[in-house]
Amino acid sequence: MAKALKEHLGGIDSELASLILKISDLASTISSELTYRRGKADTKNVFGELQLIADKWADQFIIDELRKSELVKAVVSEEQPDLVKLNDTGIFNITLDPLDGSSNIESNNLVGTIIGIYKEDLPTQGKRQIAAMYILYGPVTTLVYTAQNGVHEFLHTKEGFVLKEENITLPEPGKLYGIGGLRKDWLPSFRRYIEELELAGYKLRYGGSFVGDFNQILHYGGIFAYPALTTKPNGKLRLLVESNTMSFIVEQAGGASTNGTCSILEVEPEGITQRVPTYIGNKALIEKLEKIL
Ligand code: AHM
Ligand code: MG
Repeated sequence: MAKALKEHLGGIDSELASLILKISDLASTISSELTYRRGKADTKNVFGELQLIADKWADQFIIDELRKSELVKAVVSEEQPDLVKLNDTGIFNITLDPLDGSSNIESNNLVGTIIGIYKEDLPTQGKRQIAAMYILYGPVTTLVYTAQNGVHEFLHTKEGFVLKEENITLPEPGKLYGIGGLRKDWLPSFRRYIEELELAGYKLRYGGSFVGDFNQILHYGGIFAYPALTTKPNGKLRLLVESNTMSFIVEQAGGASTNGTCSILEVEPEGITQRVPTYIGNKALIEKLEKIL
């Protein structure tokens, strides 16, 4: 019998372990509820994006349950305009994208939940995270976490989450690339860089879900980007709730992240809604890209 998540968490701080376990329980519920929470909500989030019933439900569900857990002080969520205060006595601060890639729901493509865990008050730099995790609702539901103890992946089963792979590192040299935004809007230097990767045999795989697109880079190596665009110099992805969490995980897995000039984890946030050009993947690919940009 594969090791249960609870057992795996035995080696880390017990309150952090309780929080990760609590989030894994919520993910089990979200995974089964996605079948029923369908359709548009007719409201917009602070980024001006139309929300779906599933976005709003998952957001409220996670926030309510974290409040009940009494472990969490405050949450920054993609679906909330301001920091949400939960418990003054809470230990952790959380960044949350409750349902990332939710435009994939209609076509039954991948979606996920992204969570960054901090002790410091938010907003702060991504390198201040103490743990980071995501859940991928795919053909099977998986959970990936790091508590600065390597990157580990778990499979959702009837018995809960059980270990699939421990201490994951990005395969070298990597096989894939997945890039968001219209190619005509990429910066010329970035376009040339991708053309070179194509000539070197890297294959395009892009699904429009950061969690899904990043998860394949974690397993096959390569590069994911939602780059600076001529039309949107900061790209699309949100520094706090999306890019910092994945950057923390990729760096723990031996890879690297950059906003074009430095690690995304070094970026000093100016607010909770800031966007950041996001490039993450194998270290050698990111170093080469930084020189070109
Ligand atoms: P969301 O959290 O509102 O779904 O937005 C983020 C998503 C990411 O998952 C993905 O990388 C990107 O938006 C896809 O954007 P595009 O549709 O422009 O390819
Ligand atoms: Mg998102």
